[in-house]
Amino acid sequence: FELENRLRRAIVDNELELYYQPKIDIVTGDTVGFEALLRWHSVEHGDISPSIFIPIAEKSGLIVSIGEWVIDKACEQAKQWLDSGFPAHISVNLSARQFLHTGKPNKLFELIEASLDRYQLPAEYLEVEITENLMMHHLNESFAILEKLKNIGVKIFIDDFGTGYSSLSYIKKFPIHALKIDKSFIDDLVNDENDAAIVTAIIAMAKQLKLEVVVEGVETEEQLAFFKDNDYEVVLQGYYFCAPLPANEIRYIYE
Ligand code: G
Ligand code: G
Ligand code: MN
Ligand code: NA
Repeated sequence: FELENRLRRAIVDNELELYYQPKIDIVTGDTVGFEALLRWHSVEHGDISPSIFIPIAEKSGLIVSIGEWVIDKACEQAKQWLDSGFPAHISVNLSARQFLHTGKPNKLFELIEASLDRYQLPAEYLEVEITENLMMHHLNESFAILEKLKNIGVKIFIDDFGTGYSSLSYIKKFPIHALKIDKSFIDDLVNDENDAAIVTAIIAMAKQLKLEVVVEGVETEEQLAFFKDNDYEVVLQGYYFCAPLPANEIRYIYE
């Protein structure tokens, strides 16, 4: 409860910050976008990991206002980078709670549209990451909103792909742009034949469905070599390339 109360004040107290982690095209070596990842610098408690405070935010419902702040901040940042000659796609993570506005089914869509509008950001620069579980359990709430987002040009990524409950028929029905293969399949990829087989199968399936693939949690040269040696045309994300960094450090790297 103590943490929840501090978190409640984190936005007004200016304790939240977005970090950005690059996504790299394996073919060109170019950075094709960034994932926005929330950080909480609590004056009281020091830095608190999102794996601790995101679940608190989700249970308490605070994720709705925090998520709104994340979307707005990401749009502001993308616009600022775009205007300074640095066109960068930014993806934000969405929680199920953000889709559930009883009586106001389009609230999330309206928030996103308002932020795009506020900064005059072309929608293609904003991307959203959702999990399989969200698709499955909040089918009615999420489907309509995702359709509308897709129609205005916001791309949809399935996060942590392969770890949730999902049915492949949803992958086909939902307006999805890309699958993000979960890090748990990448950790042992080089030694574990089953992981290698699963990753290979996901890439083959995505290709047939004309979906892009993002690989999460690439930490070593050997993991990178797996994708290069097999000529897999994927986008890569992980500490091997870059950890999530504050916006000013990202700009510094790319200048
Ligand atoms: O950034 P990583 O360091 O530790 O994030 C841990 C978890 O928190 C991940 O599952 C990530 O998706 C989630 N997360 C990070 N930022 C956000 C955010 O802005 N919104 C939501 N809903 N989840 C986030
Ligand atoms: O659940 P989601 O995929 O949104 O969360 C991404 C999480 O993975 C964040 O916590 C981010 O900081 C973390 N992350 C990104 N790259 C790596 C990596 O190469 N290794 C590890 N261990 N974590 C990573
Ligand atoms: Mn993510
Ligand atoms: Na993930």
